[in-house]
Order: sequence, then structure tokens, then C-alpha cells
Amino acid sequence: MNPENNGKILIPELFLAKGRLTGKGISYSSRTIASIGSLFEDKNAIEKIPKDTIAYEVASYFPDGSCSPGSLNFGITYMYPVKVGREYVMTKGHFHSNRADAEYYWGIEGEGILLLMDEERNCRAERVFPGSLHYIPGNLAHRMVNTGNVLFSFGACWPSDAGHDYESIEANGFPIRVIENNGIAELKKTDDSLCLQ
Ligand code: S6P
Ligand code: ZN
Repeated sequence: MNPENNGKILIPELFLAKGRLTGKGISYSSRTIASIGSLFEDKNAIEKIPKDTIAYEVASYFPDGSCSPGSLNFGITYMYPVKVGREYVMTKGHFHSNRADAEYYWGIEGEGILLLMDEERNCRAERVFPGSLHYIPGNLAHRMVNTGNVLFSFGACWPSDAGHDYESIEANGFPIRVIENNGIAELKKTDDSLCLQ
């Protein structure tokens, strides 16, 4: 027991009520559709979307603001139901710079698809929904896609020193796109890479 607390029971400083991360020291970031426009197949469709349309926002907690080994970061991502042509909105997607570092994702509200890809571009897709839990091994790039008509939010917890490597996937993206066909999300393979086991 910390003697300075003098036996007092403390009130927590972080909250996750109804899937919203709030409290002391939360950082917020967002990406517009325009800033991730290069990810989408239909370049004409991007031009029709207002430049300041938000694709997703992230509320994160970085303990001590640091990237100390041994610490854990925590974040909730809120993805809006935007489509670029027939392609569903997606996160930029990344490998961790420290390839050994894994991560957990879990579905909170709405529905989506998690795309996972190894360095040889082998890929697989998992459905995400409220209550689903996804272990992402350290060597896999990860990207989320909002396949619903409502806000899709998911949680993430990852090592503070993992780092984000966006560059490795920027050139060729993932080998799977998620496309709407008569209201149903379908996977479209864009090259002959294999299914990740
Ligand atoms: C961090 C974790 C998430 C993402 C967030 C946005 O390791 O995976 O917090 O940063 O979902 O995705 P992205 O690909 O733009 O960082
Ligand atoms: Zn990550």
C-alpha cells in the first residue's frame, strides 16, 4: 500500500463506459478519407467525398506518454460508415516496427472485418463484432474494415515499444479488398498470394 494514500480507496482515472475511452491523459487522433485516399481502388470516387470527411478517430492511452519496454498501450478506434465507391472504409494498416510485438483487438460496436497479412503477403480475414476477440501475432500486418452502416468501434492493446511500420505495406497494400455487393461485404483478391493459416 502506498503510504501517501493513507489507506484511502482511490477513484480510477480512466474509464471505458459504453465503449468510450475517457479520463486523464487520453490522446486523440483522426484520419480523413483524403489522407488515406491512396488505399482505395476507385480514385474517381475519392474526389466526390468532401476532403474533411473523417474516416476514423482513435482515442489512446499511452502510460507516461512513453514507449517504455514492458508498458502496454490501449486504444479504441471509431470507424465511420463511409464507402469509397463500393469499397468499405479501412484503417491505414501497419506492421509493428518490432516484429515480435503482438496485439489484441476486440469488437465493441458495429461490424467489421480484420485483415491480417504476413511479410510474404499471405492474408486472411476475420469477422469482427461486439464481443469478438482477436489475437494478432507479432509478425502480421493488421487492417480493420467497417462493413456496416453504422459506427464500428474496436479496442486494441499492444506493447508500448511496438512502433508502427506503415511504409512496408504502403506500396502494395493488402492482397484483399473488401467490397460491397448488394449490401453484402465480399472479399476481392487482388493478386495470387496465399491464404494465411
Ligand atoms: C495500434 C493499433 C490501433 C491502430 C488504429 C488505427 O497498434 O493497431 O490503435 O493504430 O486502429 O489504425 P492505423 O493502421 O491507422 O494505425
Ligand atoms: Zn498495431
